[in-house]
Amino acid sequence: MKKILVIGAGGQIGSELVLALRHRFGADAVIASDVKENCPDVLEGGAYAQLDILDREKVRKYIIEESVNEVYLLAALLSATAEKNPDFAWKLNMEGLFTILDLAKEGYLKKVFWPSSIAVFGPTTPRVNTPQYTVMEPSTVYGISKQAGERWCEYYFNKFNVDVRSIRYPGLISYTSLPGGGTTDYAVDIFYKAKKDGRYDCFLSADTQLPMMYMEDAIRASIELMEAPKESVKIRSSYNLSGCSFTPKQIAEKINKHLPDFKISYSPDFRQAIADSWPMSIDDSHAREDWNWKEEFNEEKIVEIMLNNVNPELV
Ligand code: NAD
Ligand code: AKB
Repeated sequence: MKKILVIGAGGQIGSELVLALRHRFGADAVIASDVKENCPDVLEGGAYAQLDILDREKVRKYIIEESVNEVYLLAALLSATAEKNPDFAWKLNMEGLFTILDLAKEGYLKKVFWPSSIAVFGPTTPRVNTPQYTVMEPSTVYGISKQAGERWCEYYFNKFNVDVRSIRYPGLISYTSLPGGGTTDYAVDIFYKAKKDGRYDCFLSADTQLPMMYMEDAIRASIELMEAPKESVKIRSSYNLSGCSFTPKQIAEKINKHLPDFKISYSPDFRQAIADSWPMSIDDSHAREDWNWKEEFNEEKIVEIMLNNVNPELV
């Protein structure tokens, strides 16, 4: 029987992933966990465990005693927050991964999902249609931790046959939970501010193009990859995945079609340098070939859904 533990379930991805997993495999099959003491309201339809991924012994005991056999490991510091606290970001992003990979190596876990990011690429990477295999010299703490994580995932697969699967998510756009400190967060913030104030001061410049994806596509991709036959998962570092790509100016123009009085201004901060080191668009042909990935949401759909659903009271 499947027994899934989602670690870092209270964040932007986890709060939607847990619901999708419960919908697919049943509420009893999915335990949400986070370092947060209380179960977030949205996850109350099933089991919740307060777990700090840095408490290796407690996490090991819990997984073994509860007969958990699949883990989605989401707990991490994202790019902007990581730059402000590099030591802790490295610790959190790496130690948690080893705890889970080791449990899989010892046979307690059948499958592991660990997300990587477009942050694994850097200023020397080709930025347009960035290929799966290319120069990777990340210049952020976050990107370095994700690249190292990818290498370790592949190593554990090759040496110990650990069934670990991973996606290099682009910036994810959703309205259920606020984003947790990334460089792509503007593409969520803009919808809240558009509805609340009719204006938005963007921390990236007008023409900064980045790869993005609607959360429902990202969740579906993650579950599809985890459910794909083992032999079709040919990449054990992490798969490039593409949804759409746009600039702040372009998304503002799309918002203007719904809210003609909306105004955007630009005050780039330290996140501009991070964005400038990342790809503008992604070639995800390996994901398409290996496990039939195809996105469903384009910019127009995303803008419409976000404007209809964000709750401006949250910001
Ligand atoms: P988030 O910041 O919204 O959520 C992370 C969650 O982890 C939070 O609920 C936090 O409380 C929890 N957490 C933090 N420290 C913990 C600890 N010590 N033990 C247990 N839980 C802890 O992040 P997210 O956007 O949901 O991202 C999840 C994963 O996906 C991360 O690995 C991130 O790097 C990756 N990712 C996200 C995006 C994106 O756009 N959201 C893009 C690429 C990759
Ligand atoms: C971030 O901006 O840090 C994340 C990511 C793309 O990994 N959204």
